[in-house]
Amino acid sequence: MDLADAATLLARARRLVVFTGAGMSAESGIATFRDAGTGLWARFDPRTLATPEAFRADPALVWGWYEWRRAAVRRAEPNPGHLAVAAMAARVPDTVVVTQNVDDLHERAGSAAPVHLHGSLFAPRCSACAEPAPVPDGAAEPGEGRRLAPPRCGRCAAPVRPGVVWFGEALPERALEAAVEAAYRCDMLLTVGTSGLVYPAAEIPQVAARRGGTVIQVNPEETPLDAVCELNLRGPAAVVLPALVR
Ligand code: BJW
Ligand code: ZN
Repeated sequence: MDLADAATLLARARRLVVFTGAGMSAESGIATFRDAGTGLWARFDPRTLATPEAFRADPALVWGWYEWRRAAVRRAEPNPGHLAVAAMAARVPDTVVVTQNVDDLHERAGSAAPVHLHGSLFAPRCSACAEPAPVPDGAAEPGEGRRLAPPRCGRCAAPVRPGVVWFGEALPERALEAAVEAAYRCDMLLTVGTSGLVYPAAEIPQVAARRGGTVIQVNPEETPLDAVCELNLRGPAAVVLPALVR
């Protein structure tokens, strides 16, 4: 019944935000971070891979890990959930997709310009002068856990780093501003496949709720965001989202 109610509410939305996390891409075969057993943080220590200190200590370990993940994303395809999000934007012209994901599956499903709060696997840059660097062609695809020396910056020769946001780093200012602004003025926000544990991103649905927007969650599990949600649709994104735009 919740599903029918959610579809009705969505059909009335005028200013929509779709806020996504790793669960959005789970059915494309991309691992989440915190799911028990299968999540990346169950298998890898974020302190040695997803902090600026980790990159300084062992750039090849970090670069190799991100190149391994980028190769997996390249092989993956958008799932029916990503396609449903693009279909929502076709129905509600004022739709902003805000994603914490570093993959490009929203873009490949037809969402024009998702706001990437945590950067992208496809935007490497210099670790010293921030000059954008070419995306590697993928010829040197490292295996899981294998080191790969990062390329050097064409301007200053410092190591190139992944264009993602690590723990302790500020989010890209313009992306965060765009996300907060969209949440502030939306009348509906769909939060999809995020544990809602990582800040400041987890504020986005809370901003929408505080401003009187209707917040609907799509997630097989309970999350701390349940409290601000009008409806909690407990199921996988690739099943629930297409049902909302049928
Ligand atoms: C399905 C599904 C299916 C499964 N369908 N659903 C306040 C309190 C405490 C700590 C902090 C705080 N404020 C800041 C902090 C510190 C920190 C933080 O939040 N820590 C917490 C973890 C405690 N935050 C930061 O450090 C941030 N920076 C910052 O605050 O800077 C301050 C500053 C200001 C000015 C100058 C300098 C500094 C940065 C955070 C960056 C996060 N980076 C990562 C890695 C990105 C690169 C990479 O990909 O490696 O981002 S961590 C990781 O978590 C990644 C994700 O985007 C992010 C969120 O994860 P997400 O997407 O929610 O995934 P999961 O796995 O957690 O959840 C998946 C969900 O899907 C689950 O709920 C499943 O049930 C569900 N699911 N299958 C639908 N089929
Ligand atoms: Zn440089």
